[in-house]
Amino acid sequence: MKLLIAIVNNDDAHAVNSSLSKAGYPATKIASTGGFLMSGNSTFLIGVNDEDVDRIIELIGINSRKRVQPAPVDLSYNTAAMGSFPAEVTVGGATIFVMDVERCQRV
Ligand code: 2BA
Repeated sequence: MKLLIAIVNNDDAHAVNSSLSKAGYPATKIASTGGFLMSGNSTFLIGVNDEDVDRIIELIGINSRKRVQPAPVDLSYNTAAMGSFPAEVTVGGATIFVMDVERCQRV
C-alpha cells in the first residue's frame, strides 16, 4: 500500500477531489499554505493499493493546471545571496509524494 501526498492549487482542488471520488478513491483534503508564495493550496492524502498509484497520478495531472504567478515582494529574502530573484514563478500542476505504508487499520 502507498500513501500519496498531493499538493494542488486551490483552483484545481474541486476538480481533483471530484475525479478521485468518481473513480472510487477515498481522499482527505487538508487546507495548506505554500512556504514560498504564502498562499493557500490544498493537500490531499490518498491511501491506495500499489497498482492504483499511476492512475491516481494521472487523474491529478489531468485536473491540475500550470499557472504563472508573481513572486512575493518580501524584503526579508536575502536577494543578494540568491544572486537573482524571480519576478514570477510557475506554480503546479501538482506536487506529489509517494510513500510506502507499513499498515493501515480502521478500528
Ligand atoms: P509554494 O512554496 O508557495 O511555491 C510556489 C511556487 O514557487 C513553486 O511551484 C515554485 O515554482 C516556486 N518556488 C518555490 N520555492 C522557490 C524558491 N525558493 N525560489 C524560487 N521559486 C520557488 P511548485 O513547485 O509547483 O510548488 C507548488 C506548491 O507545492 C508549493 O507552494 C509548496 O506548497 C508545495 N511544494 C512544492 N515542492 C515541495 C517540496 N519539495 N516539499 C513540500 N512542498 C512542496
